[in-house]
Amino acid sequence: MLEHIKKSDPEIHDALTRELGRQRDGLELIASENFVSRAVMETAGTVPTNKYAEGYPGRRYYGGCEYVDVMENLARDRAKELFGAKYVNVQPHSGSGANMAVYFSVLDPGDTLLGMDLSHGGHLTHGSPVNFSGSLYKVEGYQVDRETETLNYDAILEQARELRPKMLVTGASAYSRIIDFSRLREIADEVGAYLLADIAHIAGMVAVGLHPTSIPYAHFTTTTTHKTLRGPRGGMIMTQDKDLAKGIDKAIFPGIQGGPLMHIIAAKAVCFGEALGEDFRLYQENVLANAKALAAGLTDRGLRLVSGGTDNHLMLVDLNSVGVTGKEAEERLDRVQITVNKNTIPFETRSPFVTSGIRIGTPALTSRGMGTGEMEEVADLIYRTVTADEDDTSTLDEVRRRVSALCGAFPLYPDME
Ligand code: DSN
Repeated sequence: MLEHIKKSDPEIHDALTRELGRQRDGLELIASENFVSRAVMETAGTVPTNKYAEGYPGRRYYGGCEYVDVMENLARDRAKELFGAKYVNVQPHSGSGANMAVYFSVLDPGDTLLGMDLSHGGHLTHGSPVNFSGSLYKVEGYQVDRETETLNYDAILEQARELRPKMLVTGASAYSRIIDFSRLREIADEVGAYLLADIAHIAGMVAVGLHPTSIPYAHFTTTTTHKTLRGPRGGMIMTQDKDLAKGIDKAIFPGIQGGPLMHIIAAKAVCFGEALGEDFRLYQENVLANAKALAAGLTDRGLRLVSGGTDNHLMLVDLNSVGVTGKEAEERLDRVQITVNKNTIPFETRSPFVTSGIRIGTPALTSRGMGTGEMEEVADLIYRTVTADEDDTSTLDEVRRRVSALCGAFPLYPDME
């Protein structure tokens, strides 16, 4: 499949081949990653990469847009059907860009924004001081409850009453429980704020009704398309309000983007088409069942999970329970080809470069076809690796063998070279 690259650029060909090998031969447990279908991947490498199409279908600033218009219209229509949304913009290059466009459409610099603290599971673009959201706006973060490690909506309401934010942001990159969007809309209404729901992590479950939807409650819903949705890397914005939709369209183009990535928009359309099919619901059910099984397997072995478990595709392991840091665990797991990311846990005492936790998710292994039986094995492999002594090479060798056996039994892109 890569014969042209092989001829013209052997160095990139070599790196691509090795990356395919890494993805095939390891257990991918990064909660925000997934494996796209061959159809999505093929579409992402097609001729619209050559095309400029600034503007929107039927209103472009370039000629020759008749076929890319078909692609963008299909992406928009399928996204609307999938999420029950009235207005959709499929042009954001990323989730960060989608959030930026929402803010630019209704906020002025210096306006007040209340979002979930990054160290409690939020996202950089929800008001982190090191992100544009934290430098352009006056931000405050809400946190999870110290006892339950879950969202405390009464506390968020109290904080919102004090701060009177113009934008309340919900959604998370490391929160394993159901989010009550309807309650958050009540809070937003009480203080006169817009509600933005960033459903990037849970979009696949929201699409099939396995997580409550944000669409009727949030003024704006943003998502990435490459996590549980299993599409190409990119972003998307949805709303039920015509005027807000106009503002979003302007904020994306000409506000913060020029030409849309039409090959990626075509791949988004393919992804949404797949997500509208019967198999996608079953896939999301399996992601959830696998997360429950993996969480039980880790807990049974004595690892503590933040909030005690999971309702979605991910879990946060508090490694204080076994005296290892997140950095050590991530490095050790890398050595046996199990990929996770170190992650802060609520009320973290270590730096973000060290952390006390790791974040684990099941979307990618579920895409390979693994089920709850395999999750029991994965839990054992993780436990044995993070609790092994540094110089215990025999345990790590045994784990490597078992990882290899599991990957061999669930081949990834078997006919790809
Ligand atoms: N960086 C993503 C994640 O890993 O969750 C969020 O955008």
